[in-house]
Amino acid sequence: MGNKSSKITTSHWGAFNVFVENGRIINTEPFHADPAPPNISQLVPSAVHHSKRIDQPYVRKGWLEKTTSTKRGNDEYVPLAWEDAIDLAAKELIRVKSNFGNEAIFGGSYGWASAGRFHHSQSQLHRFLNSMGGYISSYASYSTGAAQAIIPHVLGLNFHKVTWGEINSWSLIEKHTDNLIIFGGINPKNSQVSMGGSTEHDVSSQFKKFGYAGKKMVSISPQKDDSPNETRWLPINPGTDVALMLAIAHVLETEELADQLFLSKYCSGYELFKKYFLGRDGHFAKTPEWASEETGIDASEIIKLARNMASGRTLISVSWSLQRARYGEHPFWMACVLAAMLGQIGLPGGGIGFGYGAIGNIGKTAKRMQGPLFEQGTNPISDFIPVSRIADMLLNPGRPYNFNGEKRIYPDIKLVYWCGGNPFHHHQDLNRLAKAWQYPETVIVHEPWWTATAKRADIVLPATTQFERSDIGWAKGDPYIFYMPQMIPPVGLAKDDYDIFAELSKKLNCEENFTENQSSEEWIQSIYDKFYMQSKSQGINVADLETLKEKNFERMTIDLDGENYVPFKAFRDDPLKSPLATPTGKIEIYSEKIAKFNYPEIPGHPIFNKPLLDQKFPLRLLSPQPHDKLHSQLQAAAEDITKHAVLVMNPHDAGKRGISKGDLIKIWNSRGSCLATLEIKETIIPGVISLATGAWFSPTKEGLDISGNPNVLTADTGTSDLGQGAAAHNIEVEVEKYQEN
Ligand SMILES: Nc1nc2c(c(=O)[nH]1)N[C@H]1C(S)=C(S)[C@@H](COP(=O)(O)OP(=O)(O)OC[C@H]3O[C@@H](n4cnc5c(=O)[nH]c(N)nc54)[C@H](O)[C@@H]3O)O[C@H]1N2
Ligand SMILES: Nc1nc2c(c(=O)[nH]1)N[C@H]1C(S)=C(S)[C@@H](COP(=O)(O)OP(=O)(O)OC[C@H]3O[C@@H](n4cnc5c(=O)[nH]c(N)nc54)[C@H](O)[C@@H]3O)O[C@H]1N2
Ligand SMILES: [Mo]
Repeated sequence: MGNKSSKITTSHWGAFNVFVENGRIINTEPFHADPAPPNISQLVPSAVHHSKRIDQPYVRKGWLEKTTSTKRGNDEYVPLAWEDAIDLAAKELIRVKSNFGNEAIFGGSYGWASAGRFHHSQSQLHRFLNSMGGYISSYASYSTGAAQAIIPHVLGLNFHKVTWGEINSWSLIEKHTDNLIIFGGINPKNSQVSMGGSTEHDVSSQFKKFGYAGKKMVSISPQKDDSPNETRWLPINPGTDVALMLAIAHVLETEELADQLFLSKYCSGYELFKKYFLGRDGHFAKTPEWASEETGIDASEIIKLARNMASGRTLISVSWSLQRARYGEHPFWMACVLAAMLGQIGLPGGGIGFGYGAIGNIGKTAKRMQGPLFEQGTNPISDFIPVSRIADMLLNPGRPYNFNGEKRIYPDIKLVYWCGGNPFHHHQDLNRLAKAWQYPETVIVHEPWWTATAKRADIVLPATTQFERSDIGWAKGDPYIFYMPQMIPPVGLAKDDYDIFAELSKKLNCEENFTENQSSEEWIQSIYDKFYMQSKSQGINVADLETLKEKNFERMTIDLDGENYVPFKAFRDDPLKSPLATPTGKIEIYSEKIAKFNYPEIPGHPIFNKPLLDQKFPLRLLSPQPHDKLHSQLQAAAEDITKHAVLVMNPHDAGKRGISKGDLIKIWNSRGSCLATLEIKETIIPGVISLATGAWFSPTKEGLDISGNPNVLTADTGTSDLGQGAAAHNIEVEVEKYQEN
């Protein structure tokens, strides 16, 4: 680390150049090979050296003094020396373990943390907790909770296998697809991000090619800018996609456009399901006229769309956002049914695809190799919660709940350990979480910054950022491998998560298990060596670590054998020889298994459940991902630029309320309220507003969140008893101009 230097690193939003002078990051510049470099990196210099970095370990005063007069979120912090902090945390872990057992420790610790294969916060924490006897874990993700539950029932495959494996590549789409029907958008804004990084951001350029090729592309979404301009926008009311899909099914069936041969050979339960949408089960028919009322789309448009979909090769793309809402299982199930009715599953460029654009590397064709991995060990405790049931769990120890056909019991948690996530940013109904958060006896958090979560911990341990340590960068589907060199010394007294856990493990007598007597450098060498050998055995030539360190990064020469891979082809070619792993071996349009769960909101086939919203609040709130950030990361710097989040609203709704661009707006409902700055756009439909995630929850004494975090408004309901996923989108709210007193 000389006086002045520049090196390349990678991140969840891709690679960039980092310029350092006298031990400080002074600037960042785009990576030369990235055609659309995200602006997110611009926040790095200010955020890394920000006064909101946690400068040393702290303990919450009320916790130390064992009083209940102060609460988490409303207390002072006492600075500690590292030695004392480690001692305190270790003693507390030992106390909880011996009094209540490891099943009283919650280590789910959801969150994206930073890129880097060794200093991966989740793996670090999980390995540490495993080495001390285990923990209650969390299952699935906030991203795709409902999808991960429903898709295996319908397609017999793990959802990640569908997303990363059984999916048409961009180049297959370019070659074969005539109609790209997009539900919820394919947004280059979201494709900036990928777990571990997407290095060449090229979703926009794919759409340019599709546009030149004259593909018919329809983007069905409440917001026009959810898809590139080459698409035709078909505005829809949020939460009503299933109504549209059912009406399309109605047209396909009644106009004899459905592929009956495919439906009988490859699917089970179509005849039963048909009765539902044709209205032969005692209910009404799901006609285009009916769907028009729900969706806001003209019946004639729906008929035209259905006919289009039945002509030529059609790919249905569904964004993850559709299932991040109440009853989110249904649009994913119903989209599979529609694709089955078109009969093109298993043909190149046809069928169904989930999550294009949501994550930059989806649809890319780099060989699916195993990346460098820091092993987490095994957890002797099998109990878990669906990830977004955290507040439910804390509020209801011992209470039964349903999940995907199981009757489960919430564990009784005494200690919560979080490392690499920000639940007071990401969880729905933050005021409810704030109540639930008072229940455990102890909360330990590792964080670089004073986030809303760090401010609600009992023991706060300052963690380094990725710039303060070395690592290996690699991401699924990406052809690059990076050596991420340490750029600057740790800021303040921050330590690497690994070093914190190594110290704790000494006190807990599990040091050997956790560290295997290796330093960080030795771990990086050994996990890289394993990756190197594995890649070699697959015929992929990668540099050895010494060479990679010198080169900083390498674009691996990996064959693009994913490019022409046709999803579900083996099943289509011979459904008896290659059946799906569903009970019938076929695509389950009707699932007897799900029917037997007896969940009213999700019977044996997809249905339209009208969103149950409090009509007192006339606007519908969407809370998508921010275009200029990764979740709540680097928010210390973002807050300095814009104190409040930005609320997007149609001119019609703004006019009705007499509010204008730039006004400070209060958004509220029965669960909470927050502030945001108004932006007015024609690209969002009337009646719907959009407030991106990412703000650091900062409630006033009266409970008004001044940061503009949409999760003070969202509902903590779970998608359904099947998936129990996060249900963030489509929430009832009202707004008004904020009058400061
Ligand atoms: N309303 C609404 N809410 C949502 C969503 C939505 O669509 N709408 N989306 C949901 C989804 S899909 C997601 S994925 C979540 C995202 O939610 P999170 O993953 O919790 O969000 P991040 O801001 O990425 O949190 C990561 C935290 O790790 C910290 N960190 C970074 N590097 C390190 C490190 O090396 N060590 C440690 N100890 N900490 C580190 C960062 O400072 C940050 O505070 O939000 C969910 N919440
Ligand atoms: N820049 C940036 N990119 C990111 C992230 C980030 O923080 N920043 N986070 C990443 C993560 S963790 C994830 S999980 C993905 C999420 O990827 P997605 O789940 O696809 O993204 P969202 O941003 O939640 O929503 C996309 C759009 O869906 C539309 N939508 C909402 N509800 C409905 C509906 O009922 N029907 C229809 N048709 N459309 C609807 C909204 O207009 C919204 O803008 O994004 C990833 N990409
Ligand atoms: Mo996510």
